[in-house]
Amino acid sequence: MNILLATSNPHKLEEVQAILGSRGICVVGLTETERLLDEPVEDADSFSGNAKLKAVGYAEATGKRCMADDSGLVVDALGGAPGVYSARYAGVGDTREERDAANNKLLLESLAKTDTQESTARFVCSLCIADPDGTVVAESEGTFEGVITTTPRGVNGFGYDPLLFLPDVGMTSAELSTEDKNARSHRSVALRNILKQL
Ligand code: ITT
Repeated sequence: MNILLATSNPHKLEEVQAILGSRGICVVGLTETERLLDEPVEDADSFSGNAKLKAVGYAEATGKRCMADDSGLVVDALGGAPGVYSARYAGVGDTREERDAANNKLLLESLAKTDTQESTARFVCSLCIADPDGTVVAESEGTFEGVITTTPRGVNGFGYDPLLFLPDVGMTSAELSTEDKNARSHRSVALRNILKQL
């Protein structure tokens, strides 16, 4: 089976390739030309709504069956923020790395303004596969539970990984090996669920 993952985020592509590659599924990213297409506007109020917008938008634009991933971090003490705004939470930074660093800084500053000692949080990943005629072929969601650490730790992964502490292993998501993150992450749960539907 071949799957086209329509994303501008190379980290997502790497993780999906690693998770599905071990199951014998070949995952490809957008071609050079397809990456220049206008990205669908993510204006839904849910991860699943945005995943559908991206899957349908890219499938229609490329003429190919596409899978899209919409994901982010939901922090309970912040009323669910940054949630669907995870990628653009701080709204500054020219590069993905700069945006990630600014997002993490703002999240810790926002949490420090609350009285919370320990905030439960989770990564959420919604996946959607759509055909070029706009038909949704499959949808799924996965979560990855932890608590927000006040001291970012770890260099693996991307985005908010250094902030999500996993009490059962005493490490943040960014301290997990790639294999360990991929074995339990929101993305791997969502991928397992969507595979069952194909
Ligand atoms: P596409 O929309 O092109 O797929 P994107 O990076 O803009 O790429 P999203 O809109 O889904 O993707 O935003 C996801 C944000 O949530 C991303 O910027 C990360 O900061 C964060 N995120 C998602 N999955 C994560 C993970 O596994 N570890 C850490 N942070 C993650």
